[in-house]
Amino acid sequence: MKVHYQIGFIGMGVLLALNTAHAGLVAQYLFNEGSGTTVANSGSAGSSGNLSLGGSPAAVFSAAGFTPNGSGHSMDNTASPAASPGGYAQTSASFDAVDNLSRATITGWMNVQVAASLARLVDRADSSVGSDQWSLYIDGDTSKLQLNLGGTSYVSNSFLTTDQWIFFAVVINEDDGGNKIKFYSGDTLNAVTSRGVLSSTSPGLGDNSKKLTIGNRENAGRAFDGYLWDVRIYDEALSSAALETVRVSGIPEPATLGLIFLPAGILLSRRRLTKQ
Ligand SMILES: [Ca+2]
Ligand SMILES: [Ca+2]
Repeated sequence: MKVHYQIGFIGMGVLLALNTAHAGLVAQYLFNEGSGTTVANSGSAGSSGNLSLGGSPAAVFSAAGFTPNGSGHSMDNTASPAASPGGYAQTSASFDAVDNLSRATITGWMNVQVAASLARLVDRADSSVGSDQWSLYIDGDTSKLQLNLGGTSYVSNSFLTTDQWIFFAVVINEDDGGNKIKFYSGDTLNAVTSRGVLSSTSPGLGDNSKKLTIGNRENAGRAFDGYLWDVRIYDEALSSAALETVRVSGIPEPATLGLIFLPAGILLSRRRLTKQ
């Protein structure tokens, strides 16, 4: 029994570490509803961050299982023509929970079907990104992402491919000297890796009056043609290690997950043993 309690304590430590990684999670969209048009926000901003699927042609929930880990649903915006008027998931009003952040992190999984310049992924902006507005979209070089903060562009290194689940992240940290904008990517098999570190004079995510829009912009003119899943916005600058934890939480269990959660795995094994 003594061994059982000690291993249980280690398991709780792992759970606490996971909770710490989620501090500052303002918005999170898993798209797991699977029917209807409401996408719940499981982040700290709560229902004010809920999204509605809409547009013409409208975004819908994917078929069951079309996600990086093979369970639940994703946002399916493939009916839309790339970077043209089409579908979106959008808040009903200005999403002020992410106003004025000098530190922020945007993460998500994308499965690009048609890569097109200016197709918007995560956005609080007009057609042209005005002062204090911001948008994350596919760059003119469609193997790259571009973060536009108030009209100034920051471009990642190449990493986009089509018809594959890719984990993407951009970290904004006004206080980090010459490293204020950092891009990362990974996929279901490969760990998070840097895709560019840029200096900037940006003040971060501005205070504006735009809705939060996933897979398009507020006026729906630049659709992302593909699938999106587990899109998150944090009000803090996540480390690459924390981003890797986010990536791992979205993939099937085998290899990597088994190693990282070894203590928890032992705990489960012990419990099974004691039940027999
Ligand atoms: Ca399409
Ligand atoms: Ca505002």
